[in-house]
Amino acid sequence: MGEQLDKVKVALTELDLDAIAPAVKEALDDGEDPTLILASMADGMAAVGELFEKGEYFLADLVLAGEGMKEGLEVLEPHLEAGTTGQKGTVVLCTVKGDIHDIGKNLVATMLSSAGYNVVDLGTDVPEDKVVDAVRANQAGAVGLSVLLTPMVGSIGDVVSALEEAGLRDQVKIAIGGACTTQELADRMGVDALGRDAVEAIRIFDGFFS
Ligand code: B12
Repeated sequence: MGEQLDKVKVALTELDLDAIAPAVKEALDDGEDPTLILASMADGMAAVGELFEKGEYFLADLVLAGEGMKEGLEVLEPHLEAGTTGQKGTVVLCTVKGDIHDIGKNLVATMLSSAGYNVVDLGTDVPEDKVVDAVRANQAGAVGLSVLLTPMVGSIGDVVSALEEAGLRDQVKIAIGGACTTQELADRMGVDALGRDAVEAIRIFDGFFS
């Protein structure tokens, strides 16, 4: 990882809020690829998640990290969205019913928009009928589902069944991602792909639309 990219990741991981926006700006000035800067922010957030799990960070720290993400994205987003937005296809994205985690989903949304997709972001805790409605209304070619809570993995199956019942399953590819997802789960739920991070998400959706 380049020195500037590392600075972005470290500023977020160490919750150094004053340093995040300047680090992003420096990386941009240095000519770093905005997509890689975003990936460094995702790495920083992932590290914050791990520190929380180890008991070294607390809820208040997660809130700070969320603020840091926002500040970094404010600097980065104008550079990400320059170009071909919406040309590659339409993706309906959400966090599944029963789950309110949205940091990872938002990163995936930003990454896909910057890669040229029209992203219809339905937010969090989204019931399957809303996904069906959005796919139909937007003639989407793909659906991305974020799920972090193990007790909510059944919501993925609910979306798959609802799309089948609506006669739309053949028209859309479905990808899942989030901390509790595995390839075994993806196979069991009958979805088309599993993405480990926002960079992989682009590769997956590019494959869906190629
Ligand atoms: C931040 C956080 C919160 C925040 C959420 C803030 C927000 N606005 O999102 C708050 C504090 C609100 C929260 C609440 C809860 N949380 Co929480 N939370 C986390 C934590 C620490 C980090 C998640 C995160 O943002 N990671 C950083 C992002 C960048 O990573 P990510 O989400 O994995 O996303 C990346 C990839 O997965 C992928 N990806 C994600 N989605 C998608 C979708 C597609 C289509 C693709 C291709 C890729 C993809 O790309 C993303 C970017 O690289 C995790 C721990 C962890 N390791 O995940 C626990 C964790 C997920 N939470 C957990 C729990 C239990 C809860 C609560 C139930 C706690 C409670 N008792 O109230 C509630 C949930 C309430 C609800 N109904 O949803 C558990 C879940 C356990 C489980 N397996 O079921 C975890 C694992 C912590 C733990 N070990 O106990 N949480």
